[in-house]
Amino acid sequence: MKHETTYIDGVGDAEGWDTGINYLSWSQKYNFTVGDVLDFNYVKSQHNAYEVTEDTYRSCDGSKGVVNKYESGQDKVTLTEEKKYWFICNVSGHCLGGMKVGIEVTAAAVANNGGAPGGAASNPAGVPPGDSGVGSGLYDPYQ
Ligand SMILES: [Cu+2]
Repeated sequence: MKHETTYIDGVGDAEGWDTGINYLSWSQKYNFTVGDVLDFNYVKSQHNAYEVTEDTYRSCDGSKGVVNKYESGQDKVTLTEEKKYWFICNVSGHCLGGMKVGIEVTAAAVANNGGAPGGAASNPAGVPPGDSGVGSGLYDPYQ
């Protein structure tokens, strides 16, 4: 019911999508859930962001296994499925140089774990000992 979108400010944070960044350590800082948006920021035409298969992620061979191509330089990619996403830069040599990231997306969090709503849920049938049952049944406060 409650659906929140988390905007990830630039893949790799301040440095954006570029060579020479450890995206593994970046991705491990987050728990990605369905509805999150990855924001690839880079200089258009100097890089790109291809969503690829795991095989292509590992081989860096972007001649096959490309699922989606993002090339605008301001690519917002909504993670719509509960799966592993794999992205590489398909500019020659960049993926092999580490410009690649794997993102594991889990189901959207169920907004229900912080603080059970008081005693109401924990004691649904609970008639508080003593006066409550008696009071509501027999005592008329408006009398
Ligand atoms: Cu690149």
